[in-house]
Amino acid sequence: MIVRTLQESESCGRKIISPDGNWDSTRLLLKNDKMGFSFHITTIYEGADFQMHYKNHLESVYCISGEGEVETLDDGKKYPIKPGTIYILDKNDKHILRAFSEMKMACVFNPPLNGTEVHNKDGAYEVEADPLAVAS
Ligand code: 9YT
Repeated sequence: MIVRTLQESESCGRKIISPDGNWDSTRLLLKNDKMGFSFHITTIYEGADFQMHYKNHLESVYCISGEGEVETLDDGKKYPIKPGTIYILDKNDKHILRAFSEMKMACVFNPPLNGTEVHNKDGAYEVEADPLAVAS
């Protein structure tokens, strides 16, 4: 069994601060834990308004606190976010996230992140080639 706390994870290099100033994220569970997904506690800063497009990952995002909205860019739909809301990017949806107040989110990624990823120019995380996939 693996047991970690948010506090210890924040102080041992698992907390990533986004260079764009929109969020930070403490990655409690990562690829090298071999669970097949990663689990993060993410803070979206008040006033953040930014686009993401996880082309290489599926992500679910559960709101613990704070308020905002997510907009899917293909259809222009806006969904309010408040504590208890989960949004699930099951179609690698291109989206905009807006935080009306600071939001604490629990995020799960499949495939799991390695730990140091920040968004590229398209709002995506790169995915490393899997050496096992190449070998088989
Ligand atoms: C909600 C969202 O995707 N925010 C960006 C950070 C991401 N959750 C991460 O890397 O943990």
